[in-house]
Amino acid sequence: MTNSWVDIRNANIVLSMGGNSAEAHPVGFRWVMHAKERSDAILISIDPRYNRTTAVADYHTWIRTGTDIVFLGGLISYLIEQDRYAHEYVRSYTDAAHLVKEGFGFEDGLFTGYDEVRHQYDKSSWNFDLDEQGFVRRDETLQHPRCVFQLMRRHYSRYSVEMVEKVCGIPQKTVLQIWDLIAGSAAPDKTMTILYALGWTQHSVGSQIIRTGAMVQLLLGNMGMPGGGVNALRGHSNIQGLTDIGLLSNLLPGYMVLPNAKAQRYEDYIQQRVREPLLPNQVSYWKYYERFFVSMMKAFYGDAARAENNWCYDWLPKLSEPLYDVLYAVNDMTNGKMTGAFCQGFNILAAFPNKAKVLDGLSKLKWLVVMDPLANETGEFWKNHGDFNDVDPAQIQTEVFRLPTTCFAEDDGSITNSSRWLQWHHRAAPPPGLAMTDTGILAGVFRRLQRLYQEEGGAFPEPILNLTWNYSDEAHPSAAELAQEYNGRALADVEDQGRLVRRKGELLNDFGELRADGSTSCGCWIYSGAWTEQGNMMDRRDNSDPYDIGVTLGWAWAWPLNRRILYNRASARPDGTPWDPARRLVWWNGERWVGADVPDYPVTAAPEQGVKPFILTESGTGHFFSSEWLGEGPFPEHYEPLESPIDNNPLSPNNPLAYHNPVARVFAEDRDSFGSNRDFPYAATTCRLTEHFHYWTTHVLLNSIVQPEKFVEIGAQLAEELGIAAGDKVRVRSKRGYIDAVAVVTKRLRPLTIDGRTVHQVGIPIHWGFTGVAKKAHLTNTLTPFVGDGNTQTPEFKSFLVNVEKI
Ligand SMILES: Nc1nc2c(c(=O)[nH]1)N[C@H]1C(S)=C(S)[C@@H](COP(=O)(O)OP(=O)(O)OC[C@H]3O[C@@H](n4cnc5c(=O)[nH]c(N)nc54)[C@H](O)[C@@H]3O)O[C@H]1N2
Ligand SMILES: Nc1nc2c(c(=O)[nH]1)N[C@H]1C(S)=C(S)[C@@H](COP(=O)(O)OP(=O)(O)OC[C@H]3O[C@@H](n4cnc5c(=O)[nH]c(N)nc54)[C@H](O)[C@@H]3O)O[C@H]1N2
Ligand SMILES: [Mo]
Repeated sequence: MTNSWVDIRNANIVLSMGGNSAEAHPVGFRWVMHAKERSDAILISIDPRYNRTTAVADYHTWIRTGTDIVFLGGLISYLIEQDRYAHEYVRSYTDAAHLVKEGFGFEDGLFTGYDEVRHQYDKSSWNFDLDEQGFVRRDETLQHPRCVFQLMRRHYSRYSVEMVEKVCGIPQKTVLQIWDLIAGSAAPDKTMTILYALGWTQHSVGSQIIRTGAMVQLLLGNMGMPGGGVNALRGHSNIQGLTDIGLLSNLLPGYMVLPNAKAQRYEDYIQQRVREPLLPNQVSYWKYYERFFVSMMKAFYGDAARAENNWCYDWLPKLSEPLYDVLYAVNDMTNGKMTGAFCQGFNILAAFPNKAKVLDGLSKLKWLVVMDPLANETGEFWKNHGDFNDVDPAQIQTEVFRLPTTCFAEDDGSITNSSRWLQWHHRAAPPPGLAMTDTGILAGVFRRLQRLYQEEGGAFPEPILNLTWNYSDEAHPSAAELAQEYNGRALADVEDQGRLVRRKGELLNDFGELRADGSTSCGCWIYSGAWTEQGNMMDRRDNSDPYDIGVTLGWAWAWPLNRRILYNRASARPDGTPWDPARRLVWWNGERWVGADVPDYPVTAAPEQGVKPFILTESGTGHFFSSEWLGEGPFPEHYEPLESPIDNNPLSPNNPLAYHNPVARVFAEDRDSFGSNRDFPYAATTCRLTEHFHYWTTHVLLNSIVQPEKFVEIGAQLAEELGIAAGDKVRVRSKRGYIDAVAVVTKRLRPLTIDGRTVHQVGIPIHWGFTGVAKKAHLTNTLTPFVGDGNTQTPEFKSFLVNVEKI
């Protein structure tokens, strides 16, 4: 989230699109209800299904799955053409005035630089036009044909209201009514928040859908504002912590990135990452990358990391294709390229797409370790569960080890929520039976590995032998010690312009104290400040809110620097006064930036200095034009899901290369695993229920009583066509397999008219499997396709094709 759960109460409009927070985030959803109660906020729900959030919404529309870019792209065009965007904000705080280099173009669904063979772009033409000093050229009038504003305007002129109706299936009148409402939040004293989750992420174009949402918010001047922002409602209680601490296969802690094969030398890596300002007087905060990186290497390797050996840079793996995300890993398993695997808190058989493929992969491993408090489907993949898991154990040679772990309530630690708050929790009960904490198990594995390297040597032992392990109980590092390690410490006295800021041995106060000379260590720079010399900041429980704006700086601790709303300098005008006096967050008092929140800005930079508010980007501006980060192009473009109910992409109907996302993750092995809309005519999507948490609450009797059995949602009209009555058993089939379930026949799903044809959608809850106490069922992911977003590799769980029959 750029903002926070509590901050939702400040919104005038809540756009719930690509998420169903009343169902999947019922506790956080109270803030939406507060917004409605406090200020008559309008809730808009846009979803393929009329869902529990829709039930309390003021406006609602059905949308075809996987088409949100068309709706949002059309909105961008509407805001520009109707002149209903936040002029001063856009001109001063965004890249709208930046000029793009000559040579950049877009034609027939593709940007310049596409390589058909490698399914990748050469991005060199997607760049800004720089002057002799290396600064970006701008046209403050926004008239230059190559300025971002005009390029964006031209790009989205194709996204007319007629096109939105044709692709998304939303009547033009409804589209215009919702756009008109949303445009109201361009006023300085009105804000809209966007709440999204998997209905946006789990598509082959997921990252680009989210970017389109961010562009809308920039145009409306809603970024940095209380009640604004782009807010990802995260899933598992600590999944925000997982990405923060760098547990994705291409990341290092604090969103630093693992080196790539082109950066074999330390100097090249640092040069790639350090960003110098693209406009005069700008901050470009990543210019401090080396401080974060060196301090992390000191946390990893202690005294072994020295300037002479480039802080052990050579010990880090260098990423090359293929990458090592989970899609690749499973694909490698099926090709017999993997010997063993650890599934820690990951029920991969149930949670990953194309169950048959995952099953094949697991069956080819020599060994599998499952670290889990429950006996889940993954640990039992080799057992025959009748039609629900029809395997012959005699044919499977994989040796499976189950290591029972504790649950969160049986250990201390911090949990980072969607608001970026790190909240400390205390152990409530001792571990049952033989269960051990995850840290204890991993420490045991590490120490045994290290001993083997010590005794037997082996290839490349240094990174294992030199890893720092200074915990008071080496067999079980405590949560407190680990937290202090990610917060960071001074390894020598730290000075700033001759003034002592931190004494050797002390915990750091924040990442401003980090140094690139080896005198500080810090496991995760954005978490620096969580546990300081003042104590455990995450354990604070003062909920006072002095400005009555939902900002409680004494409650827990938020990264970065305890800041609650990112980019909050943008909540004030260029002259430093708040856009909306009733929604004051930070402001210039004549000497410094002050206010309810921790300013996201150099606190003594006077407004006249012209430092722009998005201090992490090189030009200090929010970006409409993304020159390098995403694989598909600098402006989001609509592509059809890999399995689409229509035969071409209505935005570029004559170019087969632009039918689907041209850089989606598709493996050659899976080419034959996708179905066509002739055999599988219905668009399916998957979803959650409040009463179950994935596959684990089917181990709990009460949950299994309130939602006892697998079902699918079928629209009343489709049910009538197929002769299906409520409660009938149906079989839902995709190219990859079938599941059986009870039919819930409902008016909450409606047929849509898409490009002249009728498209029915089917909703399939993800819950239920073949372990636990609930009624056994086929896994939903028997049906889903093995294809991922081109940037994040997130599988396309939310748009695929099925057929339905009564059994
Ligand atoms: N009770 C409960 N709560 C949970 C979970 C749980 O299992 N049970 N899981 C947690 C986890 S890990 C996560 S990630 C979150 C997920 O939270 P959500 O993403 O909110 O949950 P979903 O039900 O998967 O999907 C949300 C909605 O997206 C819609 N949708 C599908 N495709 C599209 C599309 O193309 N466009 C639009 N606009 N909408 C679409 C679906 O119809 C659905 O209503 O929930 C968390 N909370
Ligand atoms: N079709 C479809 N598939 C989906 C989705 C969808 O919307 N549609 N959503 C996707 C999403 S967003 C997610 S997050 C995944 C969820 O997929 P998973 O994360 O694999 O599913 P869970 O069942 O939440 O958790 C996995 C295991 O963690 C165990 N566990 C709980 N606490 C602990 C602990 O403290 N330590 C350890 N070691 N284990 C623990 C649980 O017992 C459980 O067996 O599913 C994905 N799959
Ligand atoms: Mo999730």
